[in-house]
Amino acid sequence: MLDTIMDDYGPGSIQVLEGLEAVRKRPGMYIADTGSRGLHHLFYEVVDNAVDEAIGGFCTHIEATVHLDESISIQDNGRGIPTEPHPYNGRPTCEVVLTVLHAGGKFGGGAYPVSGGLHGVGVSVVNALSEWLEVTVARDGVQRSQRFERGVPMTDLSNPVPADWRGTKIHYKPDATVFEEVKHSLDTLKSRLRELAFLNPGLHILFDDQRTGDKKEYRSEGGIRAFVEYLDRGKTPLSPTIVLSGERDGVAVDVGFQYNDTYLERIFPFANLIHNIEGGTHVSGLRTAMTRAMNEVARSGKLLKDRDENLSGDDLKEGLTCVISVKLAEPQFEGQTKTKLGNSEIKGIVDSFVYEELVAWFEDNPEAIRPIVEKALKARQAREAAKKARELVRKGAMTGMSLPGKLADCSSRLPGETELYIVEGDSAGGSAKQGRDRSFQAILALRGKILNVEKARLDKMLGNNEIRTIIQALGCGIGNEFDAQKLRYHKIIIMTDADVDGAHISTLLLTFFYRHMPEIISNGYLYLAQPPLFRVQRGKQVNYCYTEKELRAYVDGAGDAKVGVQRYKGLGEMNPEQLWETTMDPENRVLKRIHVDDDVLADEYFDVLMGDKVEPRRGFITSYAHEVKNLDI
Ligand code: 28F
Repeated sequence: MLDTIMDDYGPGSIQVLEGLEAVRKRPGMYIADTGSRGLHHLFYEVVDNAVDEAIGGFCTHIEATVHLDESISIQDNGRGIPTEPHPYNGRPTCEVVLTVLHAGGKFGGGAYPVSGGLHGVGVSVVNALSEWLEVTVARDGVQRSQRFERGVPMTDLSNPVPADWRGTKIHYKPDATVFEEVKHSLDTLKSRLRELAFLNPGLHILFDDQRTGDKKEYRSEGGIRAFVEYLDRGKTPLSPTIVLSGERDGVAVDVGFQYNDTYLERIFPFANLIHNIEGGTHVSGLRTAMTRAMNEVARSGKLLKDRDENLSGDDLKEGLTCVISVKLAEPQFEGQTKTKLGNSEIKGIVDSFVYEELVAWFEDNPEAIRPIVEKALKARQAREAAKKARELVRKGAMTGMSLPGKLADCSSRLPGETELYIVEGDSAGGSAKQGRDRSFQAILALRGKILNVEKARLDKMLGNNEIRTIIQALGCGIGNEFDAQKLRYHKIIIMTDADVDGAHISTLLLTFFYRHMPEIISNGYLYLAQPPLFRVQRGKQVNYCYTEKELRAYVDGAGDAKVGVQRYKGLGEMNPEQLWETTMDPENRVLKRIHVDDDVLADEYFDVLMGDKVEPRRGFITSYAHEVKNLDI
């Protein structure tokens, strides 16, 4: 990331200068990881540089292409990276930018509206971690290009040839010897581009995935308002979309929110266009301000009587969809993923700005407060009911009757080494109980229907036997009382039939964990078991195939020999030994760890999966079952 757009650059601008060997030696210091997240990081970095050029007002169009070989090209119509010899070493500036760590520089002063921070590792990091990278710069009617391999220049910057365009193009191929995963996720790329289009009204972003033929154009004139309305599409709004935009103490603040008729709160925070999945000080300021403003407006409108208690932040959460974007000079990012905004001054700035603007907004729109307060009051009632229900669950947990009858516990009590299999159906549960290693594997067989928690409040949810049983078995409480420290197992493995119904049940369970125990997912404790689809036999030799493709390969490989194929319709058809051998034995089994990289995306998946439209859901779940590892959920 080039932290600041400068009209003028010169000696002294570049502060920290290092070679790229360090990046290749320890990539994890510069990008999230060398898995799928890190891979997408490269893309964000290059796109963000183009967006910087757009924020500076120098560029209007960005094109991103995924090529068949998983290389990526990104082009803008900005000023083009300068090519003059750079004072640092007399090499062309664009070569310096691509080969010297942090050559983007951090320049104090100047205006705030710059991206930076997390993605701001510099395009040289992308270069270092690419098998090859080609840069083409077009300025003043001529273009020049240069090629690098693993960060090392393979050519000099070419001689100028006439060009009928202006800007910068970077084409790179992530280095497969660095990344465990070099396949780009279409959805992750699209979701970032869409987000950038909403956050930069007017910017044209073209996307072309040559692997799938997918072509998209992202462009929004509506900005943050359109973003909120996009997030709430298909939902019933309870309030107009409220947008508050302005600047305070050198910080640009844009907030958009709306209430809908669901029970979920969704806040999408950004600082300098970086998505802060862990929130931060802007979110704290926002919450305080909204609660204070809404209470004040509700009281002066007599929707809250003198004897009524104030609405709490929790009461006001239900059904809220909100985007907040701040731009500040020197963002600090903290937390596990380095995406949590840490600047302490931002809390007060956002708080006072949002409070004042919101109170003023309601003065012009006095009717808008009523449905919000009514909803919050209902939420409060439900929360009180949920508290009672939760206490019942907890009392159960304290009377020694705590562990549900359906749980076949393991003997170890060390969460770090124990596993809980959540299994659908009694017969599969029976096989799992017999087949397991009881020293560290516990089995919970679910029988009844699992509630769709996407649509239910906590109180109703706790009325569901299966959900209660799961909470009791996990031992970590729920809602405000959730305590990950008390979790009794550090591997929670969902094991269902490999068919549509099984996929549906695992999706319901995933939704439950995602919505109500997200820490379990962020800690990496949640897994999907992968039972085989087929048992194949040639002579006396038995094998298992986990996909149709594997089966085909096996049958093709068998030549003329006769192959017996048994298709498993459900876990229940496997005897305990088979279930152990194929799905539960840590030596042989395949587990898919569930992780959430992107909340907008995850939210969309759960929307599709759990929404009201049954038909698209069915189709989606089937493919979902096979592709969960690629979905980044
Ligand atoms: C495909 C991704 O990276 N676009 C970029 C520019 C424009 C300038 C610039 C970039 C100079 C000294 C850093 C041009 N003219 N798209 C991109 N467009 N970088 S990256 O300058 C880099 C600085 O150190 C640019 C005048 N000033 C800046």
